[in-house]
Amino acid sequence: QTVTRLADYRPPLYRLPSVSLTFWLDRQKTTVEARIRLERDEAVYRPGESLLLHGGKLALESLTLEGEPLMEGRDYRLVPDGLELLNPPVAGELVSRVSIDPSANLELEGLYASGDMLCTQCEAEGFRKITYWLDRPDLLSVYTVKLIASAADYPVLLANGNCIEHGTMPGGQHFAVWHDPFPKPAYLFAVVAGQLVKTADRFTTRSGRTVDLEIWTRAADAAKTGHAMMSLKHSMAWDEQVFGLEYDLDIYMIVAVGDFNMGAMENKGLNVFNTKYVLADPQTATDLDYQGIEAVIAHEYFHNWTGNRVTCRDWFQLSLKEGLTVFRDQQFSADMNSAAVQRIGNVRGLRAVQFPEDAGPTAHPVRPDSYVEINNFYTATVYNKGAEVVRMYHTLLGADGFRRGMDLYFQRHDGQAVTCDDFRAAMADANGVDLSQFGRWYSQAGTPVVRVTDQYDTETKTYTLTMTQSCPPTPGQPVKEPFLIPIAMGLLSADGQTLPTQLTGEATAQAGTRVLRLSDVRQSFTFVNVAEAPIPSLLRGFSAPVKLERAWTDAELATLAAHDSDAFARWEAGQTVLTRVLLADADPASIGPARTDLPETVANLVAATLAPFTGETVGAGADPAFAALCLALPGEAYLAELVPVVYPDRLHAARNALRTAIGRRYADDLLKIIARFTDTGPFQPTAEAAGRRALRNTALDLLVAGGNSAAIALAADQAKAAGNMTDRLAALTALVDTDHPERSAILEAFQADFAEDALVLDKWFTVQALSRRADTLAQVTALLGHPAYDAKNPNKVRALVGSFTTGNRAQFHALDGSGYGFLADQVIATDGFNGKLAARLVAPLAPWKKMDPARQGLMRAELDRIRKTPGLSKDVTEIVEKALA
Ligand code: BAL
Ligand code: ZN
Repeated sequence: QTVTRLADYRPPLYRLPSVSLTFWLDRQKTTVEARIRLERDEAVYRPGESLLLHGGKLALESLTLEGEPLMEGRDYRLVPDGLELLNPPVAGELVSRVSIDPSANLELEGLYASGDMLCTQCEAEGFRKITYWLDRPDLLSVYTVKLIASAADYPVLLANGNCIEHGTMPGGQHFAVWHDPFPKPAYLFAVVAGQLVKTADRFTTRSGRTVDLEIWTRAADAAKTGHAMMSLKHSMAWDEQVFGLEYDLDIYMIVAVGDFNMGAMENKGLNVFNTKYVLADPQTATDLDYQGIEAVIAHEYFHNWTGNRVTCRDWFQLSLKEGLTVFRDQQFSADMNSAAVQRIGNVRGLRAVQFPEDAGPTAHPVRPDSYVEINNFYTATVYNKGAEVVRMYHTLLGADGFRRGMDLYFQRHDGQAVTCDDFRAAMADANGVDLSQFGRWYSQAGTPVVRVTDQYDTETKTYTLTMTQSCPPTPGQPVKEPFLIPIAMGLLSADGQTLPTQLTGEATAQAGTRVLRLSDVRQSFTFVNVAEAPIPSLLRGFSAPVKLERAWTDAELATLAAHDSDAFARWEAGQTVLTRVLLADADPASIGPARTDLPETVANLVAATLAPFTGETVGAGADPAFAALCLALPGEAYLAELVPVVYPDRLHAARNALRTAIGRRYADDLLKIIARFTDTGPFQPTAEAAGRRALRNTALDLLVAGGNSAAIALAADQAKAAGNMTDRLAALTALVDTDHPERSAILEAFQADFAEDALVLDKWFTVQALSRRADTLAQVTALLGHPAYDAKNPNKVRALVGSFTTGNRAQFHALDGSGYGFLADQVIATDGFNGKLAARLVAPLAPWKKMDPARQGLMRAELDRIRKTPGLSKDVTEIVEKALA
């Protein structure tokens, strides 16, 4: 396998300042002509070097330089990676003509067909499947694109930038010419052609320019674009207000596509989106879908500055744009909704996916230093840990300091392709601080562990926190240097009052949260004038992506959960209570029947969470969304991170038993909550209304888990007839775990009601894949043959196969190895046509070394079987080899 290394970076040998592309679009045979201006960079070029233009799966039809045909063998040669110009000129115009078959492109990278439309995906290296090109992010060019196609088949022709000409042609053809004035890397190139309709709106920027906003969909979907459009306008306004960033073209287009490898793509002026992140109405989309649309629309819009105007020098710097843009979309969502609820959701996601990745065989730094297939690095580490790294600048420098850093970053680098170090330098220089140690967050993999001990001296009224940090070894990195870790914290009295904090040497005390900077392996912080032995509240807001350990007493956790001024810390204290019980129950040393009682620590926590919602009126300040999060037990993936050897069935059983015990003991209160929060008016996709639905459906889930017959009957009714998809799906999710006599009929009716709606059918597949019933794998296997299932469609594969293997841990890890065999079969089949999708599917097999001995052997055997499959893609090969190393 060819390994690409960060240390080998060289700037491009040539500049390609402009290109004119002409597409004769056709489903089976599209012809692409590229007129490329070549200019050699003499500072980089070494005499005698050839020039490799990247290319893949292209049929070359002609090639000329300055109008002269080039001869194969003498002037160029075709190599596996593309086309090598053997005697490249100092400058000149190169014209190539190639043909491609979009209908055969099931990898969905480059130009491909989705339904009856044609569209592109070029990030990271898809442009080379459209034409020969120096396909690297640090090569910025101005593009002019002419699209020619059948007017009947492809009435809409879109590309980046502004449409400067369009018209009809003989033979039923028509054309459009698009020009993008902003130099861009090829990965931001996009073309779309098809029978599409637009929903149009406008946005006036703060400097008074009018921007046309267009969302393009199939005609049947046009009515479902309202939330996406509103989210786009909110994003545009927010980026102006918070970062002073204004949109730069006169038109912003979004196209919804049913076959898409990822969520969406930020192509300049022409975003291409998975339909999942555009289309919503109350009958077909859940609150989670509404929130996802708002976040992804914002994310892609924010890329226009953090990604497009300033892009990455090389793909190792991917987090420069992705970590920063995820941070920006998280801040936006926090401002649009409840900040605490958003933050908890982000941390839950990080712990469920990124922590395991950071502890497993594919662990890599936020800025990796080598790859075989760059698509394998669009990971939770690069995206979500990358966002945590950006958040730490914000925490260390404050909102104003962060803004100063962003301003300097754009001042220095607008129009450039730069590195994570350039971003860090802008943050440091704008604030006059040294952030050199902070660079380790980019270069070292693994989740640091911070262990805390403390001591209160009643004589001197001093309180000392001692912290030690360590980071476990990760592949290729046996030893780690200490990180700079911001620890946001405060102190509480035994009765939950906030205590002021004054470090030794400080003249006055501070109220509220303060940030300690842990930079050494071991460091102490001494507070003076502390009136009583305090309870430390540490890592407020999850101020760093670390595991923090301290031996809190049950009483301290109860106080923090009830009184901490920081909502995240309140939630975290409750989760610690729950986690302790679950880990003790799942401990392989504790043999015995599943618990039926409820420990008092958990009972107190649940009672305190429910109390504000069960009286005559809802308690002042009580937030149903927050309460729902407090009642959600820690996930099995996160629990697995906390034990040395994973027995997935034990974790699952412990979690189920606790759900059941809560559902039984608090049945009366939970039923009251259901009655209180039953929606009567029209559906509102607001954070408040979503919070009420979340709490109500959490109550329903716990009651059904507790076997409450009234709740099970209610779930059946709600699954049949709820007026919105949030409630309907929540009920169906609870019901599919049961042996309710109408279970099958309700599932069938649901499928029939939404037979024409691909996104709802995805939910229908998922809900069955997640069932706790023992026959789920058999059901999933049968569903592979359902007429609505399409193994070539990534959304369907993720909905059915991905949901089972990542979301149904107990059954995926069944001791007979059936889940592993099922996944290996699916990986091998999928890899035959879409290596990118297959490489993502295989991930649950990778952490086999963490499992109990019986499962280790079974998982390893399936990884071996995959590895030995002839013709395996480099995408899957890279993951499997790392897993087996
Ligand atoms: N750049 C790939 C899709 C996204 O992160 O926005
Ligand atoms: Zn992104």
